[in-house]
Amino acid sequence: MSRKLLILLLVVLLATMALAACGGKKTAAPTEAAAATSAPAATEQTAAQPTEKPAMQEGEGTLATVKARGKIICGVNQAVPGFGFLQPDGSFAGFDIDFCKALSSAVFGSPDKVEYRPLNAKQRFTALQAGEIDVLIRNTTWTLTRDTELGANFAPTTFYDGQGIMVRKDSGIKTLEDLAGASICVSSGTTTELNLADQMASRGIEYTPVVFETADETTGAYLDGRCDAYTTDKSGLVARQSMFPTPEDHMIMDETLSKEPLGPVVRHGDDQWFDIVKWMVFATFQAEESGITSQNVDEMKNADDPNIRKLLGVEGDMGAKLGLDNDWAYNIIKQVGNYAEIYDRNLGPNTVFNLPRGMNSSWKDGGLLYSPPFR
Ligand SMILES: N[C@@H](CCC(=O)N[C@@H](CS)C(=O)NCC(=O)O)C(=O)O
Repeated sequence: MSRKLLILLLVVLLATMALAACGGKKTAAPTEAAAATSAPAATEQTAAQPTEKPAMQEGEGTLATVKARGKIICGVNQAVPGFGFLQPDGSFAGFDIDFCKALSSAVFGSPDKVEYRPLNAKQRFTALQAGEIDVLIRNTTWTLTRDTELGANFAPTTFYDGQGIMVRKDSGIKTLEDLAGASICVSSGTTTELNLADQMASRGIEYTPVVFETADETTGAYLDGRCDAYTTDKSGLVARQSMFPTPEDHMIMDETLSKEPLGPVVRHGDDQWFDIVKWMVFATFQAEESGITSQNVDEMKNADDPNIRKLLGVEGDMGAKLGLDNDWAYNIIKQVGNYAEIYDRNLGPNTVFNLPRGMNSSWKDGGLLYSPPFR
C-alpha cells in the first residue's frame, strides 16, 4: 500500500473517531487529554479540520510568506464578545482581534492587512500546525502539553484569566460541592473540560459533563435548561453572559478553578516570526509603562529617554533586528494603541464588561505585565 493511501486511510479513520466523539452529545472523555496522550495531537486535530492549501510554503519563513501574500492570516474566535467576535456587519472586533491588528501594523505599517479565520476550540491547533494560519490569537491558554506535543510557541500572556462557573441565580448553587449530581455544559478541546474533570475528581464530586464544540451550542444548551451550570474562562463567562436574553438571572460563582494565561500562539520552528509576535506584545506593554499612547506617540519621538527612542525607532535599529521596519512599534502604538488603550477599548469602564484590570495591570501598578528591555 502506498504511503499516501495509508495516510489517507488514517485520516479517514481518525475523522470517523472524532465525529463519534463530539457533536453535542454527552461524553465524559476530555478530548484534548485524549489527543495529548494517545497520538501526536496533529493527527487527532487534523481529523476535525477541512484540508486547505497551507498558508506557509515549504522552505520559507512565515514573515516572508506573509509579506508575499500581503496579509496575515489570524486564527480567531468569532463568538466571544469583547475578545473575538464577528459583528453583524461582518467585521471582527475585540481584544484578541486588536492584537492581530497590532501584528499587521508591525509588519505592514497598517492594521488592516489581516484575514480573520474563525476557529472553534478543537480546530485551532490543527489549523496552526497545518500552516493554515500564521498566528492564533483566540483566548488560548498556555499549557505544557500545548507548548510541546501540540507544537505551539506561546507569546507573552496578554490576558491572565481563570476558569469560572456560571449558574442560574435561583438555583441556590454557591460552591463546587453544591454541584454534586449536576450536569455542566462545557466546550470540547479546551482546558476548561480538563480542569473541570480534574477539580471534580480531586474533590470526589460526581457530575455529568455535557460537551459541545462551540460556545453557541454550549451556552444554548445551558440556557435551554439542559445543564445546571456552564463553565469556561471567567472572561468567556462575562462575555457570553452579555449576550443572554436576561443576563441578570445568572451569576458567576466565586470559585476559580484554574490558571488560564491567554495569549498569541505561533508554530514551532520559526524563531523570527515567534520573536516578532512576542515583541509586538511587549511593545504594547512597554508603551503603557512609558506613558506612550496613540495620541502622544508623535511627540514621544522627540523624547530624550533612550529606551523610548529605541522603542519608537528613532535610534538603535530595533525593527531591523526583527526583520521589520524601524517604525514597527511606532505603527502599533499609533494605529492600535498601547496595552491600556487596547484593554479599555474592548473591556474597560466604557464597555458593557467593565472588567477591572487586576492581574492584567502593568507591573508598575502591581500587575503581571512586564516587558523586557527594548535594547
Ligand atoms: N482558554 C481555554 C478555553 C478557550 C475556549 O475555546 N473557550 C470556548 C468557550 S466560551 C470558546 O471560546 N468557544 C467559542 C466557540 O468555539 O464558539 C482554552 O484555551 O482551552
